[in-house]
Amino acid sequence: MSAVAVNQVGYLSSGPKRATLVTDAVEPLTWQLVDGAGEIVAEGRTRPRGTDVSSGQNVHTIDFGGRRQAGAGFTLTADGATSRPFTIGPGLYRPLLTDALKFFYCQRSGIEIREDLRPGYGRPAGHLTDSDVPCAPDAGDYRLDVRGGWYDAGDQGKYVVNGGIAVWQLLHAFEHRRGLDDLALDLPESGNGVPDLLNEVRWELDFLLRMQAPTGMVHHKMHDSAWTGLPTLPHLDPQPRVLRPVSTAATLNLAAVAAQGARIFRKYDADYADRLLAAARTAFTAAGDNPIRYAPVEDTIGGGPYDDDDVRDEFYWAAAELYLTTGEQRYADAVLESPLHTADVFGPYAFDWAATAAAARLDLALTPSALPGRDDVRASVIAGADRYLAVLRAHPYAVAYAPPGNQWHWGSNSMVLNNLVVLAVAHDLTGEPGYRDGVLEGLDYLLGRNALRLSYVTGYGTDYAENQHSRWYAHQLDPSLPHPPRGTLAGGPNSGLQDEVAQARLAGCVGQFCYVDDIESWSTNELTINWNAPLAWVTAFAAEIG
Ligand code: 9MR
Repeated sequence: MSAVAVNQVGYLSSGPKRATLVTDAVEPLTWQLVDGAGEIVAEGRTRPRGTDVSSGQNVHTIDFGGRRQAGAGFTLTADGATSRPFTIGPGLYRPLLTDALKFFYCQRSGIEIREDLRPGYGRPAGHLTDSDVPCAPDAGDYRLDVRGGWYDAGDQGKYVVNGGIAVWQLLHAFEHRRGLDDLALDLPESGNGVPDLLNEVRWELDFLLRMQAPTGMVHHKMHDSAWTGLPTLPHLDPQPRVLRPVSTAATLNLAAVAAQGARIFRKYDADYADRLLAAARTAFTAAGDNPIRYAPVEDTIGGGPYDDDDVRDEFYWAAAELYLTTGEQRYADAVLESPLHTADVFGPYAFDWAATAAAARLDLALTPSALPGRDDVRASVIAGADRYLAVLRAHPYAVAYAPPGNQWHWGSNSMVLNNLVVLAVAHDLTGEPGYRDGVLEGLDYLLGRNALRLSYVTGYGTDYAENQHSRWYAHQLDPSLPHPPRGTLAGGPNSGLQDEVAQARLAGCVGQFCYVDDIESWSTNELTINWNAPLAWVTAFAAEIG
């Protein structure tokens, strides 16, 4: 069966325009672009690409980049197959950017979600008792006020390393992308004189500060004492909550994002910036005194582990943010002495919550500073981007991610996005249009130009993921509950198939096919704060161009 996979949201007038044809044919075929009125407005020949490793399909590329005229309802036809409709025009990404960011308010813990601000999503405040949570016996003998923050994902745990990378990415977008200071997100704080994106991030940063113990070390996570079933609304969660032990990784996450936050919030709230910076310094020192407190892989009762036994990258990242904020020599030394500073941090996968050295490198490349050797820092980012761009260009679905052995990771969609972030930063550094076009074409994959011909963003495209694993957005299990809000990213193909639904339905799957839009497939179809954050970052870039 032939099929044409397109970006179902559309193509920017000024951007690249490619689609992927699945066919048995090995010779070039004719394609036609048909407008909303049924007229053929362009024609051409496909480019055969052979067998695509990521899907096992025989595919061709359709390039209709010559077409710049705007319109809605275009379709592409080739080999008897017709694509889903799509738009060509400017401004396609601003709504998606806004929705990707509005997602975070609905993830908030400890506060009512107002129906007037999120129609269809109002709910009572969840986990108000997080204001007084005991340590587990192996974690200490005190209690902390750890209210607020964002729920991590489909579970209602709150994890510092994942909150940390999500906060970093949103603040990084705020600092380095345009058009975010006045973006309205319809929050309870809107209109308080602070940009809405910072209002949203502060909800999580305040929580991260509360996770710091009196010693300066930071608790790795807090969550239910046992896993709850689906659905469970946050305010109805019957499980007691518990603080798990401190970790070096969590402590360095706080050091990194509190330092970054101090730099960015100073203009709006100097007292808050002072508090953030003090917490960051304390955390960095505490981590230096406790460098090998690793969060173990076995810690999976009632919450995920976020295990990490290599924190050299977190040290590098925290040092970099402290340096960029303070300019102090001791932090510069820590950056320059880090083995990660000269290492290749743009490897065959992508950066994420566990691999954070790229966060340091990207910030050192973009944020003005007097760091010696900054040209080498920038050159390393460009070299990384060149690698991801080559992967994307060689890929018939234009994916900036080709994991070794075609073994796709948990949350692969976020890895695709984080590699696009590297391309976007290379564009910032060089102005080379090839990187910009790579980012735009890379987004096609997430919005329907993939082997499943599915948009992974709820509410975007014709066929989209909408049953992401969630205890609240559990419409699939209880029709009185909502689907996830528009702009929610699904985790995406994961060769690991860790859950039973995936095991039953996807056994033997090839790469891109290792995904199912089922609420119980938590290993392929969850939603998380650290996956929507790169979606926001990359769509902010695309919105600048549109
Ligand atoms: O995103 C995390 C992924 O990188 C890990 O491989 C996986 C197993 O440790 O855990 C994922 O994180 C989950 C977390 O543990 C609990 N909340 C939901 C997260 C996304 O599935």
